[in-house]
Amino acid sequence: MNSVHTTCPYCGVGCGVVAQREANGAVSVHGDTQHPANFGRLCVKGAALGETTGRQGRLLYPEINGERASWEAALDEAATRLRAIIDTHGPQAVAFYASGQLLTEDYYAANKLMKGFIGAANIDTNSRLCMSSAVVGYKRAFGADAVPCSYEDLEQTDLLIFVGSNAAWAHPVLYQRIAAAKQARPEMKIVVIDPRRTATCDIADLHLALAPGSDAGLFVGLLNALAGELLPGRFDGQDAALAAAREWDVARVAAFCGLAHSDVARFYDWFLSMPTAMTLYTMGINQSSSGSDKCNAIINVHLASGKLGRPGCGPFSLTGQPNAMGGREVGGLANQLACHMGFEPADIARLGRFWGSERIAQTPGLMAVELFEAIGRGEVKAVWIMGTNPAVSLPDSDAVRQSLSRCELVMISEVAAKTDTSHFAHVRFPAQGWGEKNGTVTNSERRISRQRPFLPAPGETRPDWWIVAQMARRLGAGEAFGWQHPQEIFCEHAALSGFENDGTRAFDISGLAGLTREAYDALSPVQWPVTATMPAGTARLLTEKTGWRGGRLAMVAVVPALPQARPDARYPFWLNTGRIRDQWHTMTRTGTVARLMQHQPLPRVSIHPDDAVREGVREGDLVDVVSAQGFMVAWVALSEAQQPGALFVPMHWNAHFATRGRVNALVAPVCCAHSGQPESKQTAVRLQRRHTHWQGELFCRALPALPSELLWWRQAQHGCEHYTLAGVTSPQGWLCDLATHAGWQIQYAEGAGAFHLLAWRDGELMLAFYSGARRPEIQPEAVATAFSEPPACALARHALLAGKRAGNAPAKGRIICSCFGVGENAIRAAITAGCVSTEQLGESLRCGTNCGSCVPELKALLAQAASLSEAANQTGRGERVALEPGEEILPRQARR
Ligand SMILES: Nc1nc2c(c(=O)[nH]1)N[C@H]1C(S)=C(S)[C@@H](COP(=O)(O)OP(=O)(O)OC[C@H]3O[C@@H](n4cnc5c(=O)[nH]c(N)nc54)[C@H](O)[C@@H]3O)O[C@H]1N2
Ligand SMILES: Nc1nc2c(c(=O)[nH]1)N[C@H]1C(S)=C(S)[C@@H](COP(=O)(O)OP(=O)(O)OC[C@H]3O[C@@H](n4cnc5c(=O)[nH]c(N)nc54)[C@H](O)[C@@H]3O)O[C@H]1N2
Ligand code: SF4
Ligand SMILES: [Mo]
Repeated sequence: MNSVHTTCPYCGVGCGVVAQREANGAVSVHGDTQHPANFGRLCVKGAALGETTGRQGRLLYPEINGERASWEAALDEAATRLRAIIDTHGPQAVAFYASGQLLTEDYYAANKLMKGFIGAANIDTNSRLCMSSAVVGYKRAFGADAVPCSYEDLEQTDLLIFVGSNAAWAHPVLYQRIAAAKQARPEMKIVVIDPRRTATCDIADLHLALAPGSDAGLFVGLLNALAGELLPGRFDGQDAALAAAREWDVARVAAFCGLAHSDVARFYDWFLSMPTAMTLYTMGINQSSSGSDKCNAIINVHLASGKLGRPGCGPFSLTGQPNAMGGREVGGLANQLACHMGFEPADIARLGRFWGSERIAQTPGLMAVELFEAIGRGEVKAVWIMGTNPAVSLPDSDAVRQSLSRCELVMISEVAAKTDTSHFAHVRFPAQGWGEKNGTVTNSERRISRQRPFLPAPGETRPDWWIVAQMARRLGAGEAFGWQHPQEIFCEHAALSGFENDGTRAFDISGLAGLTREAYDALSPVQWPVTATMPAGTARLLTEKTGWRGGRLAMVAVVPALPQARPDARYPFWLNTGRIRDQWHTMTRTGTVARLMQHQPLPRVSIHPDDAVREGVREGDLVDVVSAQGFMVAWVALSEAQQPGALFVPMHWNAHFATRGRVNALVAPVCCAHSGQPESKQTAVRLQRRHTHWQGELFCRALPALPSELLWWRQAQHGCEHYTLAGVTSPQGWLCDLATHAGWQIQYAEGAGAFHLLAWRDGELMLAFYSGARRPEIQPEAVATAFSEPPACALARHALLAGKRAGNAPAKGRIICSCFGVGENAIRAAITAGCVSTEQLGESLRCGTNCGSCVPELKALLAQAASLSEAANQTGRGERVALEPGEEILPRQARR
């Protein structure tokens, strides 16, 4: 079978992937060495892509009210009901909610239908939660949503600043590229600005653990420090921006941000003295009630210092989703029209001419948070959700659920059979997923790459654009949606980008408008603009002096504002939310892969050890995290990386993976006034200990009905179902009843608060259960294996009852390296045996040698061991015996 060059469907790095379907149906992937985004590297999520394909968990057929239906029936039903709502209540009563997971062609089609033919601008996207502040920032500064930089700039810069970005986990391949550049040029300085000490800090020369939400103060102060370098009148808005910054000297900044005076001064000194600098910013900046101003505070200092439009310079907003940028190009946000056009009369008229429609939306539509509020009030009566899971990812998600449950018509286009959002849908359209669908995506550096199909589409799944086009036909707009292939959509989009453009709109890919199907299929990754004058694309979008529309670059006056959320006596903690290394968003794809579940299998609330003492909670306790909005249940994890008073919870868990694991139940729907982006990074909360009498692990072939009082967490596992459970009433009763009812033989052990049970049918393991006052220390992989390879002897069965493998195979502990399944225990053992570097650990255990995402954690374990042994030496206890040169206690290659 031939291999296919395609693009990873996860983050905005946009790595090239070579995928191959083996004769047995298995899918193998590796990094595309030719792709300029990754040159062959993949992170663990990308490397596990082959494990996410297949039919399991997929939505395969259209459904009406939960019943399988034909495409004809489902489309007719949806169109008839949509038409009726539009006829009765007008086009503003319907909305689409789309996603940066869609391909550009899908996105273009959805935007065209809503804004061009239904005639309202009520199409918004999950990019509202993600990039919208960055878009406002660029537009205000450059007159266009124009990301000025390229990845290659990262390798050429003298000073690289990560602000509100945990790139080591969220943009791993890019981070590895930066780490390699730093290794090659150690004089390159790296600054991380984040209230938490994250894995990204691993390569930092300076970590500024500022107070939550205080970044604007830091950058406004930097502008003040730069003021002397600026010639008067260089930029629009310059005087006002400088005036707003005037009072912000280092002392005031240090107090505002809760930082040491010397650290702020050092950061400013580096920025002023280094010839080049880049600022990489993501959700710690964008997801803020003053996110747009924070973006401009960053851009201002690049303008003021001239660190823009040159190699190794620029304010670089990293995009999150695989096609967040594509969505911005097609106009997927409710306050834009297509191809970087706005709602100026000339733009509306131009679009009407190009699309041949007299029904172009005249005014901006509802932004994500407003949109779901309008659904809740009954003003919007129909919503079509494509490729996003708002019941999990929007703030105040309990209210979002209520809105959806009241909505007259909810339609979804999905790849997963069951999601929190699809639960509310009346009509479900099965979409083609990665490996099946065909089109383009654009990454953070404006690089357009092809996603190419290499798998047959399962069931009756269809491309997202096709579903939209079918709907358009039924709404009477068929002619404008008559495409037969995504290449036709792409060429139309490319032509529109150049239509009456004349250099007025930054986004111009008219150079690709004439692609034949063959050329489209063969398209190499290329950075826009792509025009007649720049046929091979454009690496750097702005020069030092000119922006778009005649050199108008602007500064924005920023008055640093603190978050709207404010801890108080009732809710004393700051709650921060974000990503973990191996999960993607609402887990519909990564949550099914055992390998990706091992690193952090449970929703944890990270807390500083001092706070834990004050709150009377210990590692592994269960707590309710409570805000004025709602609550969730999480496992306590002590972490020195947290600053006192601040907690962190991942955004990923939801009703399909946990009881009350959804952090957005807590987050208030407070948004930036300019961008509409919610303040997802700051919420005031309190902790409440949850009293359970036991915690346990359940392994089974199929999940039995659980008593309703139990708390459960689903973990992906090979060959069986695996649930972590916790409860109050003893589990013995229902488990024994269950087994007796099913006619299984049981074997159990109890004592000292522990209860273990195995249930068998004809020598086959049906269920294994382990509980204690705390989560029992068992070997999950050993138990899971017993479902396919039942233990052969009494000794092995005995070991299984203890939750272990027979013999002396040690428990793996927490899995650190997901690529090779290397656990914490083996790593600690190797360190004890003499490994002193990540390279040595890699040689000995292979950990960290593939994607590299776990290297920061390996370093942390090494550092921890080193500081422990140092402390032991200082107190004279536990003295380490110095090894003689040549003395070997590990496999030879591990010690040089
Ligand atoms: N593994 C993984 N990778 C992903 C994704 C995923 O789901 N999983 N999703 C992708 C998407 S869509 C996106 S948008 C990106 C997001 O990528 P990132 O923005 O890097 O990820 P987050 O974890 O959301 O948040 C980044 C950091 O912001 C910090 N932060 C919180 N509050 C503040 C603050 O007030 N100031 C500053 N300076 N920092 C603060 C947090 O502590 C956190 O470390 O990741 C992409 N990559
Ligand atoms: N508290 C908090 N909340 C946050 C964030 C945070 O940091 N903190 N981050 C925000 C950010 S930056 C983002 S981007 C959002 C992400 O939030 P969501 O967009 O809600 O998350 P996903 O899980 O990516 O949802 C994508 C859905 O589309 C489906 N899907 C995948 N591929 C396709 C396809 O090709 N076609 C179709 N039709 N469907 C497909 C998936 O199964 C899944 O259900 O969350 C936001 N919410
Ligand atoms: S860094 Fe990882 S998730 Fe992001 S595109 Fe590359 S392989 Fe995919
Ligand atoms: Mo995102």
